[in-house]
Amino acid sequence: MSTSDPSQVAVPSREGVAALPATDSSRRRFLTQGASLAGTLAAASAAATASAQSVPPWMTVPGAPMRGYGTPSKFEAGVKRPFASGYASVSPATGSSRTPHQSLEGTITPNGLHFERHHNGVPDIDPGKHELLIHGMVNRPLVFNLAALSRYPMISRTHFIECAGNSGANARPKPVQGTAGALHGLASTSEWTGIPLALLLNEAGIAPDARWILAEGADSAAMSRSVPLSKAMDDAMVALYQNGERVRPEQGYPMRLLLPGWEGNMNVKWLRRIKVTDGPAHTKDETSKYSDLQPDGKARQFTFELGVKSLITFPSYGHKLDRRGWYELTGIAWSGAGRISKVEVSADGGTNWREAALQGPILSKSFTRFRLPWDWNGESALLQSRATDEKGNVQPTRQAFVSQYVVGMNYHNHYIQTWAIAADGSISNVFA
Ligand SMILES: Nc1nc2c(c(=O)[nH]1)N[C@H]1C(S)=C(S)[C@@H](COP(=O)(O)O)O[C@H]1N2
Ligand SMILES: [Mo]
Repeated sequence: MSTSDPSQVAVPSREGVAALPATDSSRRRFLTQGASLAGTLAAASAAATASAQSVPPWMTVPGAPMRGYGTPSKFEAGVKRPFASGYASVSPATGSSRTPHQSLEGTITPNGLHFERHHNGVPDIDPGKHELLIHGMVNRPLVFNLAALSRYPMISRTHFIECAGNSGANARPKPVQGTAGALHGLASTSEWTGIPLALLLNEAGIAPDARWILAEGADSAAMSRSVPLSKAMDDAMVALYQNGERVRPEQGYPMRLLLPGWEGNMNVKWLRRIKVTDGPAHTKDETSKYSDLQPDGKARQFTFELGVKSLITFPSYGHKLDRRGWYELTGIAWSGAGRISKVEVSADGGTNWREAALQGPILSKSFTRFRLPWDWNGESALLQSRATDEKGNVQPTRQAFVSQYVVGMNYHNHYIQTWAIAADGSISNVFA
């Protein structure tokens, strides 16, 4: 496949791109300069749509009544989490569902579309009977029910959660064809509200030689992970609310551990126990999995912080460009190390790059939306995005990432995704 002229990612005012932080500015520039160059944008001319002025059927009858809890329009029924069970015959509730990034905008994942990863299904927890125990190397063990926890001061923070297995399909020998959500949908962002874990640990009183905690869930997998005490005392949270409402059953109702920027598995759902310890417990969930195998035969014991990453959500697999001309290319970027500082976009497989506009607010360990006007010349192109975070970490190429591990290592994958645009406007996943 031949690559197209790199200048097709160019925007009329190069300076404007870096200087304009907001979507509005990006959109305006796109509309004014894009439209003036390209003639018309997407709107049909008024003459062609005279029917717009006739009375549509929904204006002739009273509308539907109020509802206790709203749902999306029936016309959006196709926007769903694709899901699969890894062990369908023995445990159909063990598996994952994925956020359909290709259909979403902004940075907050709607609660009904937050990805799911369950090791033995969603437990049916009665919140009145659920308890959280803090014990181990503490001065006084404490037990909290939901009512007691709700009396503590709370904070709200917007953070992504990403499974260590996200983008694992890109570790296969040949590119798997799938939507942005099917390939990279084990990552979602919510505004989480809860109690800083440090507050609860301090109340229990931590012994001087304590270094780690063990966190355990109340599901029938009793999933548990070891977490360094330094993280527990830093920005860890016992989350009770997700985007304003109680945490969904799929996300850990009535409470989950939130470890901003660290691999999804450690964010223990249905949290029931925290044991303060002097070392990692080496549970089944942190030894058989998530330990990345290197070419020398040694595995990395732990990879907690997730790498800097980005994903073009439009255009991506499943979309079709129906004509040449101006499009707003957009996507999300995130890093376990902090804020996103830059996202660059290439249309020629990584030879030439243009800086995209970042939409504020740019939050730490959260999705950041990027946008770039793109004039598609109707030829084949290789679209890529490359994120940089505030610590200077740069998203690696496929080659740089895979060379660190044995072939097929499918955890913690954050290499640059390539979408190939064919001359007919169809889009596929390719390795570049
Ligand atoms: N108790 C418990 N906690 C759990 C899991 C689980 O199966 N049981 N899955 C883990 C994994 S592997 C991930 S990636 C995240 C997924 O969180 P989500 O389902 O809310 O997206 O939860 C983690 N916490
Ligand atoms: Mo996970």
